Amino acid sequence: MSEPEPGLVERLLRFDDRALGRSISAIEAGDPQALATLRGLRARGGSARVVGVTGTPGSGKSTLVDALVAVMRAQGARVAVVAIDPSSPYSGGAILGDRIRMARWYADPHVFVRSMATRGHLGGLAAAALQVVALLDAVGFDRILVETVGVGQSEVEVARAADTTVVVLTPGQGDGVQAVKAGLLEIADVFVVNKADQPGAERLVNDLRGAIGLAEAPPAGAWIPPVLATVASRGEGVAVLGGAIARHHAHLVARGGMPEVRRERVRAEVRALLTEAARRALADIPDAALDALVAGERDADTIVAALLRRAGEATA
Ligand SMILES: Nc1nc2c(ncn2[C@@H]2O[C@H](COP(=O)(O)OP(=O)(O)O)[C@@H](O)[C@H]2O)c(=O)[nH]1
Ligand SMILES: [Mg+2]
Repeated sequence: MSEPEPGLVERLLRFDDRALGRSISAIEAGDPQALATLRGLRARGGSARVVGVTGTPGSGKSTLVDALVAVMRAQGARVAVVAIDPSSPYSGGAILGDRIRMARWYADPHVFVRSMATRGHLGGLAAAALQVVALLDAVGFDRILVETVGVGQSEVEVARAADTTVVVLTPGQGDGVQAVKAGLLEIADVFVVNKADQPGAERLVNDLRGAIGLAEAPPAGAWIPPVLATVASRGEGVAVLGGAIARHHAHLVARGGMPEVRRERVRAEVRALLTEAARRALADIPDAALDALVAGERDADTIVAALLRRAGEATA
């Protein structure tokens, strides 16, 4: 087994930007030494609250995340942001105004922002993102905000794996319909109708509340997702959103305690890795194995076992 690099853990625990950045890149690349560092730190984690923010491109997720950072910093929380979005301001893909807005956090040692590539993760995007979240939790961030575009299976998976999932919609055409199609209604713990300064916002809020009310009667004590209106670009409604996120977290803790919240998160991490390993095994069934099966020389289940073993070795 690989050993963590000397001195690195101490730097990570001081929120050293470069140490964090390098470790995250290495985790993304599946580097064994970085995974060893994560393993060594893992037991320290468990106090972060992880909030996923998802929605269509341009719905205002980055603006909202930035405003949430301000709200959470005002409460003294140490905040990390992971943006899985190729056009995110953190990766330099955004317009100048966005980058200037984010720049105000560079001087704050208790805010860390990082973008992640959507492609090129051997074990899959969702698993890599959840391992990055585990690292940020372990080094001591109190809040971890994960921005993902709410399209694409792994992006939705990442959002779902957060403790609290915020789904951002806008009064623009067909946004509600798109959200239903992408399965976003099922994963939302909190709905945000952003750009509430634009026409149609009130109607979308009412439609969503109606849709939630139409769902099967929830079991007693179940969480019913609130529908909030925000104008992220002016910070309006963002403190209320922060309150809703805190209430949802309290609900989770009341239901199962923090260990259970955390177990659900690592369950998602393991499930993401397992799904990716199985997907690789499926994509790579050798003709020779099929020929052997047809010829009666091998069983289908021993072939499956061998394929899974091989996919597992590639992941390990
Ligand atoms: N009118 C209006 N514009 C907003 C609001 N929130 C964000 N925007 C703008 O919408 C655009 C996209 O925002 P961005 O946060 O990058 O969206 P993302 O792609 O979902 O991350 C930017 O020009 C923002 O300034 C809002 O509440 N009202
Ligand atoms: Mg964005």
